[in-house]
Amino acid sequence: MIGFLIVGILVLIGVIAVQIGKVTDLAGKIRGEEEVQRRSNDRSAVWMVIFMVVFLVFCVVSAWYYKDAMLGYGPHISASAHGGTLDSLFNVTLLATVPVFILTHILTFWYAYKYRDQPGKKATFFSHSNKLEIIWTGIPAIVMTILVVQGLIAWNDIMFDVDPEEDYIEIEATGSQFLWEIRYPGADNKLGTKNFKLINPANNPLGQDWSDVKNIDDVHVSGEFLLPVNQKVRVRITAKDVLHNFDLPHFRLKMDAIPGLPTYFVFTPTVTTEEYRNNLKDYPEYQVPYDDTEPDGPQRWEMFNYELACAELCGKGHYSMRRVLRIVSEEEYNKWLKEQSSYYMTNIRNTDDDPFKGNLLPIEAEERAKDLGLEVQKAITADDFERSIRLTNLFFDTGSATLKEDSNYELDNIADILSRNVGVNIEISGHTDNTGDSGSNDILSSQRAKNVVSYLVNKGISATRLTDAGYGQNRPLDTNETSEGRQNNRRIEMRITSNNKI
Ligand SMILES: [Cu+2]
Repeated sequence: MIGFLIVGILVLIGVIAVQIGKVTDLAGKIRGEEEVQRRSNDRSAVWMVIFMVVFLVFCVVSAWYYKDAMLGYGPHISASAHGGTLDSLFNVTLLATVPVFILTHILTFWYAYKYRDQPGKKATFFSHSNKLEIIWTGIPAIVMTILVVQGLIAWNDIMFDVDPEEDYIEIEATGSQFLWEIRYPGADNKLGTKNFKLINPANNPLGQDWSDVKNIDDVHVSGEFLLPVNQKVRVRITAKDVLHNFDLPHFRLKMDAIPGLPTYFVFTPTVTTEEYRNNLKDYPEYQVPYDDTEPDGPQRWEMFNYELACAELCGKGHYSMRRVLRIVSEEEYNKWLKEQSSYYMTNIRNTDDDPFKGNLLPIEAEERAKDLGLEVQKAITADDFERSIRLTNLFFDTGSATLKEDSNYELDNIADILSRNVGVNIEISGHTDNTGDSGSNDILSSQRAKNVVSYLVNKGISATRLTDAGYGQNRPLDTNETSEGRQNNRRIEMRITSNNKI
């Protein structure tokens, strides 16, 4: 509606201007050209002055009226440690340019008025003035130097990279058409390596190299992402297709995301989302319903969120790259981070793309050690029938009795448990499926059990506490008809034979 009004007014002004032109033409013919020209000049000169006053008043009043909506003013104080420096740079620039803006406008229009064409007045002509040249080159040069030097100092200060020894969180933002993919480093606090050749939209959107163990705990965050307040954060910024721009306006953070050339930005959030909302609460424009159709619903200040945008016009879905960033206390951040699951563990582990398929990862070994400890504790006090524990992480090559190195975690765990529970004696038994000759299966299972026992003896467990047995294919747990069943039957078991403490 307002749009129509403005267009209508503009059309009317155009029509009036054309009509005035016609009237002036006619009047010229009637009264004589010179007189008409003089009057027209006078009129234009007065209009120039009126325009200047209205224009300047409009500029100043609108700037004042909207100042609380601008970054750096009113509630929009910077939410990062470095942001204040940038805001003051803008203010210094404004301090230098606003007086010049006002003065040049006043002079331009005033001169147009004062030196309009009048009878008997003639312009003075001079070809050169050194004094003027020095003034209008020198003053801007000095002002520009001050602004640029200040800017450079601020740039060096803000763009200073982290010291590797320092305490900081590193996250990664990858721009693509049309989303930001945010990756967190997980418990090791290190982002794993990537290779663009490994990118696969189905199961490796960032091209992570799964053979790099740093990738194992890396987390891909969807929805809103969190960062702790007052903690230094280094954002690795990159892009997959075209130029994007990582923009967090409330933190005065803006950096190009360039395919093939990672950039970075280090910043420290200083205001939590909650605190920012409380700042907004005092301003009437934020005390209105967030949704007009819900007058009793939450107010605008309550719904405020920090936004990550793409500040590059990267395509028609550009707007949809918006992500919400929430700044929270350290406890809340740690709790949230614990709830996030690793991309590798959820999507890659034990698939054909997993270079560690079938091998025990340190993180899993830790879990397994804990579980095994609990199982043994249970078995020690259990009925005879339940005293057997299946050792699922002992590995041999097919047909071989030699323990693979991956088995060491499990064996060391058992040694550890036995040395802590000195009264416990155990039997280690080997079992096979029914493939092959029964006699050689007996030998193989017995040899495997013996090798486990001798590993434990080497770890300092007394041989008198350990017995070994090879049951071959005689004690199947499952059917031998399916490969899954056969796999279940090929196993090493540990049975608590006695506990002298009971
Ligand atoms: Cu973009």
